[in-house]
Amino acid sequence: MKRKIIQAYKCAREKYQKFGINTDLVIKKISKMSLSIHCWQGDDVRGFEVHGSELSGGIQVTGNYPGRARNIDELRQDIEKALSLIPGRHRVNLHSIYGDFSNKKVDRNEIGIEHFKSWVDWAKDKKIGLDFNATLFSHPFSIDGFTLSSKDEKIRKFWIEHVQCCREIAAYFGKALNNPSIHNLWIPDGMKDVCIDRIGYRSLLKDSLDKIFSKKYPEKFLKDSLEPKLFGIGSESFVTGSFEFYLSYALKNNLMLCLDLGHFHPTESVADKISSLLLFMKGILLHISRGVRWDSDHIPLFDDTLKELFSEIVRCNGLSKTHIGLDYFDATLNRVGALVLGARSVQKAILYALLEPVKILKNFEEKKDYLARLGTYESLKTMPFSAVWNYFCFISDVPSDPDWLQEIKTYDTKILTRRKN
Ligand code: RNT
Ligand code: ZN
Repeated sequence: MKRKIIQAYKCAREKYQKFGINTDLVIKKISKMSLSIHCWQGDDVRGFEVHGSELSGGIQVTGNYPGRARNIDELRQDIEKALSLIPGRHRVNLHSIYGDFSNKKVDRNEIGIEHFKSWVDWAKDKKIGLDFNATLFSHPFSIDGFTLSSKDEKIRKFWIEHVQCCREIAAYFGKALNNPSIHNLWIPDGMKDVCIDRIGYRSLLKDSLDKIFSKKYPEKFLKDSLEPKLFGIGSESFVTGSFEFYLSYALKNNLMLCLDLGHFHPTESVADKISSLLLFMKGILLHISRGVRWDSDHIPLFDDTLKELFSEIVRCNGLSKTHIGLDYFDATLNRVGALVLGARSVQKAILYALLEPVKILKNFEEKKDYLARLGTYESLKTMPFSAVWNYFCFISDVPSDPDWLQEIKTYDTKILTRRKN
């Protein structure tokens, strides 16, 4: 097996060399890139609050596959298993509802670094970075559809305080782990039907953000990003935090924008946004998801959307300014396998992009030889990409496709099916 993988890789290396691509360097590069693996695929976005509420905010998890993580230890165990099957070293992305609350009721505006110390200890032990998200859904104060843009001052203040706590926690992650933590903010605010006072809600959101971001943290500890959305279930007609709103706010305040692949019109190309954003912003966060007809949060696959997205990033030389997070939740299948499958699909798209002979293609374009540009672009699809991918898995000490499935199956039988949810 080992000999076959190496042999196939050597052939592939030669073929890519003809296009001026050094596959050894490409593998070195991708080995150093980390994804931010989202913890919430492990338990269907439930979290560990003592008085946890039903999932709300217009996002939905469907399915009831057995074995979801029921507590912090199980979730960590599952994440560790997933990490062992994904090549490279990665980060973990937490939501505020995943704190270590030791069976005490702690409301969202009361959370602090003490509730996340055990995550930091765990991350230190695993030598990984942590990212963070405020949770402005699944709570009685988000039931009427508004949080940071609520016209009820008590509710708005509560959520401002929550996000303030969360940035503090993220900065603590960054400092304790000596690795900047990204705090991403998504809010569910919006309306099902015709909204008259759009500017009223948006000016409230602007005011809330001004209050939140008035506190500055060193960049080496904390990086902030804002996540827009086109619509959600129950917010079909109006979303306060729209693309234009957050783009403007982020540019004016030197923050990052988060592009979730499910948050745009289905025919809109997220790949096309990259070059514009990179010219003006200091960084981008990606939420890799796969929308099927709507923001359905399916597991990402190595499909054209992902290929185009990462090819654009590589063509723009934008990898160093791009942070890659996963964001999907599927409860119809093994959740640990879902993490592995999604992460590996993203890595394939990155690898595919790094293997593109950008210089050659650009040259054809500049000479207006459009047939050569298109023909070469097309011929790349039948290059021995899989040999490079398998070799990358091999030297990273993780199984290649589809061998990791067997490991998940064993984990399912030995660990997950024993959990009675
Ligand atoms: C919702 C956003 C948001 C959430 C997570 C749980 O549409 O994509 O990022 O999915 O924060
Ligand atoms: Zn998202």
